[in-house]
Amino acid sequence: MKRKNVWVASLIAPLMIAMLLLLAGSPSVRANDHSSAAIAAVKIDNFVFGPQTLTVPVGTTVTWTNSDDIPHTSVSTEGVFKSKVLDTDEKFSYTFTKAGTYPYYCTIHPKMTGKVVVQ
Ligand SMILES: [Cu+2]
Repeated sequence: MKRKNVWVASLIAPLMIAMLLLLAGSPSVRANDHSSAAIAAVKIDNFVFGPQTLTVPVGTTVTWTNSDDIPHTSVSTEGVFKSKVLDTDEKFSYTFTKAGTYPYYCTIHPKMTGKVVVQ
């Protein structure tokens, strides 16, 4: 009997440790989601950045996704960020760490413009 209990304990102890680690880990993951890990998306489709003006809090990572069937870019007018040429379904992300207005355009089709307002 005693020997069996030891065997069970040796099996349970690592499980308990794993569960404690999981429990300890989850609050920090949640805290990150609420503090600095804000995300926002711009969809490129039919030669349009949507939404054309995106307003986000400081610290937000904005991801542009090219949903069009031709290549586009997302390039800051003031040189703050610059994507490579995005083929269909390719993405580009930039994290805005300072408040301000960030106009951008597509270098292949300069009439395509948008802006990100960070506040
Ligand atoms: Cu374009």
